[in-house]
Amino acid sequence: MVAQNNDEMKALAVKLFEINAFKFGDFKMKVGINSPVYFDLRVIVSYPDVMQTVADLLVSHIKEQQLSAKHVCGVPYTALPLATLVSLQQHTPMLVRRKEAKAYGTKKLIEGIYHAGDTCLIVEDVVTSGSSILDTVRDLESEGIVVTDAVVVVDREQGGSANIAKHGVRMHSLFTLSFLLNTLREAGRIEKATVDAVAKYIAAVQINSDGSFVGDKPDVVGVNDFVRTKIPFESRANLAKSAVARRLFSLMASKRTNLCLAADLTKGDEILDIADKCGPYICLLKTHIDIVEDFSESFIASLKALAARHQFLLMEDRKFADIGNTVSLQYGKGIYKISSWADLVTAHTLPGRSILQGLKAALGGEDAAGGDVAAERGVFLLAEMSASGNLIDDKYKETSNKIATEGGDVDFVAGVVCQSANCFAFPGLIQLTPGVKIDESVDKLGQQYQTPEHVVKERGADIAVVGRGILQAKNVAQAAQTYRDRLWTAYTERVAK
Ligand code: S5P
Repeated sequence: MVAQNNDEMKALAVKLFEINAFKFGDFKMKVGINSPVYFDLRVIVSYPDVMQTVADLLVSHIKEQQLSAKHVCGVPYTALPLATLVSLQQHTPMLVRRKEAKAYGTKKLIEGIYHAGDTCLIVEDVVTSGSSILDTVRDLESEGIVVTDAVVVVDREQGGSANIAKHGVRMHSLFTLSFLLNTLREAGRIEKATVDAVAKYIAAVQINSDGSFVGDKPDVVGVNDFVRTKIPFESRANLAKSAVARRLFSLMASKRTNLCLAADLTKGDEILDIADKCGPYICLLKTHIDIVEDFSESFIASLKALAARHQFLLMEDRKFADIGNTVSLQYGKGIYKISSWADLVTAHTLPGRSILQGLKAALGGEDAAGGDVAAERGVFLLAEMSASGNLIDDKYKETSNKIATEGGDVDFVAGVVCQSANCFAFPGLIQLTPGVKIDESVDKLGQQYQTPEHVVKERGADIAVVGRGILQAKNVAQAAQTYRDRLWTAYTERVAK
């Protein structure tokens, strides 16, 4: 990599992270061991400027390394558009490898005009074991085409380079995983703990080209230190895509509380009174604003003042569930103008991704201080419910996780409301778990309660929601303090384990 490209490379590394072309978490991989880092360069087709930069850098890399070949061929499918751009910029004819031979006609595996003895440069996006490159090389070679070099965007440094070298193909990568990690660390985008966890994983998990492990199956103890529930809140703040989630994680860490009070009371004064008494012990106060009988703008002003004084955020548990246009109106308009005061809201994933777009549509523009309103707001998506007999199944949970972690609106998702640790893995999201009471029990209307320790340690709750456990206590402040202490201790024991 030449010096003048170095800044451009670093800027591109950060950009790729921002568009989720790679992320950190706990991801299932083909090889049977979870990985703390995941690449998906398919997303770059949605960002033409990023695509252009990647192609430009690939072309300069090819020139620097003096990789002259008669053809260029992308490994299907992600690298095909990149190979096209390289071909156009260099005026090098392209070859296209089919993944399956056509069932009719020519049955050709390689499309394009070539002759036996021609040389061809491979273009690939991400290399783990190198097996995809070798599949393409094999098909080219069966046509008599000579392959000596492959240019790739990211080398995960897990043995791919050595594996393809054994077949006489040299790998030239734009980025190594180490470079990406160091660049993001330098840019303050990830914690040292993340860099260490990924480095440990890479060192332990080296893969042969047939997908088997080099040596024994790696000892996974330590490799998956990266699981969400083991990382302290202050580190997770740096991984969050949502600005409100970052604020909430930091607030939880500095105020040492993971208690959310469900202020399910019907009079404004009662809510203000309990907010004042419990304020020192909570990170979040959750409302159901439509049960308040004497709602007024001054009530909201007083609630916001208490939130500022005691340092907690406000969540309106509206559980939006309609089409985009309707939720946009419900969020921004009507008597409650929820978007004007609630830092966070809850929403069902039932309508699909459009729920996020609908909510975001209500936010556009700047706040009174000239700040970006959308950046100060976030949503918690419901992936499970505590009500007995609810209709949510595994498929629904899985899709909810996808909505929370993939696509262009992930910066708006602060967390997930759910009941179990396996709902999502991404450590930048916050798990909010209701149904918490010191005495495990049920109410008469289907609510099911678990203890503070159980929800934090066994069910993966980052924040526990407590309503009647505090509201019905004789001394609400003392009850809030007890819940705070037990929840916080359970959390510190969880991360230390
Ligand atoms: O699955 C859920 C989701 C939510 S947000 N189960 C819940 O109980 N909630 C909310 O948490 C519910 O609307 C209520 O505001 C709070 C639990 O209150 P509690 O009095 O039962 O602790």
